[in-house]
Amino acid sequence: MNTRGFHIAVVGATGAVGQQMLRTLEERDFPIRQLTLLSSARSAGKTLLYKGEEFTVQEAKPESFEGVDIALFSAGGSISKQLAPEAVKRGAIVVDNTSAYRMDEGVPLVVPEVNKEDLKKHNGIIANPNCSTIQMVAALEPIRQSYGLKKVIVSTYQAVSGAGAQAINEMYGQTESILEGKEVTPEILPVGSDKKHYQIAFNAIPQIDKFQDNGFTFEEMKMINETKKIMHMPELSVAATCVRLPIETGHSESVYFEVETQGLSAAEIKNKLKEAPGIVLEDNPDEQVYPMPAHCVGKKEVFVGRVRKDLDEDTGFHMWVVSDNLLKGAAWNSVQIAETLIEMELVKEK
Ligand code: NAP
Ligand code: 3JM
Repeated sequence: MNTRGFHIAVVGATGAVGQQMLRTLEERDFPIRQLTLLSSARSAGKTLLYKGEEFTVQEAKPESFEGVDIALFSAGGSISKQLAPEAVKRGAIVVDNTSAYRMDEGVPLVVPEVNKEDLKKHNGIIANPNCSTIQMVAALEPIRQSYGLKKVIVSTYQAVSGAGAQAINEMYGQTESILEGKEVTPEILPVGSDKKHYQIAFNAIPQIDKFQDNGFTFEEMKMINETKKIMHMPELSVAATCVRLPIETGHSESVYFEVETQGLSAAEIKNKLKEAPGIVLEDNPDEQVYPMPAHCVGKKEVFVGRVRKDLDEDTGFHMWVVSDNLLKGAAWNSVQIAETLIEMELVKEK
């Protein structure tokens, strides 16, 4: 540990996102003076490695945040509701990975490539958007900046790691059972707390999070509402269909969008994506080059391919957007927010 730098707390450190958070902090050589790892009572006492050093996980309590500069939360919405205000009360800046505060006024919802200026307006809590929203807005923003944006229709192909460590285990367990010809008893997916559970192995489940009264799921509503907030475009027309697939990591999205500008070619859209921060264009049909989840695991960028102009609508285009949901979709975007806070001098060492 350094003698200078920040006191960082990771809430949910033992989880699928928390583990990636630790790896990302390590890889970025984040300036850390003190590291506090928090979980529920279940994992308290476990040790986790950071830069080869062992850290003991503690049960998250209000007092855990004394002296903390930045708290990275990924332990579920109810924990954030309970403990984020306690962290802020003690002088920490919270970067929250849950949906608890995303749509609250006064809480910036940030993808640094898109709206880092919003960080200036924070009141202690900064929200990290939903994984599916992050990769989509990162790809749409360079197009919006040059050509405007009118409409977005997205269908997602989401990995099980987005539903946590237990969902990953459920997918592998079911796969093994089915290959051995045994019965499976789904318990977690699509949503642990919902009435019914369905097999994820060798399946596609068109439900992520719970259904709302309007027929959309909460995941779909997150994509719709968060996109409008991040882009400062309440008038943008957005629709989403979110589907879970038996892929461990890497969310894919088929995105149809309409721009304001008439007469554009797919090449012009691709040129904007090529120059955009955090985006890698992988688009060469002649050589069968396009992004896939198996190729994006462990990478921080958002990969875009299959860019093509709609055959009927002059302002309409299609693209395929893939990213590691635990990195740009969660841990990396959060650490990037923390790095941006330092760069913009919005956080100081205590
Ligand atoms: P996970 O693998 O199930 O991990 C959950 C983590 O939360 C574990 O570290 C767990 O600790 C901890 N936890 C559970 N109950 C707690 C409590 N009462 N007090 C303190 N810690 C508690 O889930 P995950 O996939 O890492 O996701 C965690 C959360 O991050 C999600 O619920 C979601 O809100 C958010 N998330 C956001 C995105 C995004 O798109 N930005 C993506 C995925 C997840 P134990 O080891 O003690 O159980
Ligand atoms: C991704 O238990 C919970 O509250 C977590 C539900 C959840 C969320 C969420 O709503 O915070 C699971 C997976 C997310 C998310 O990023 O929106």
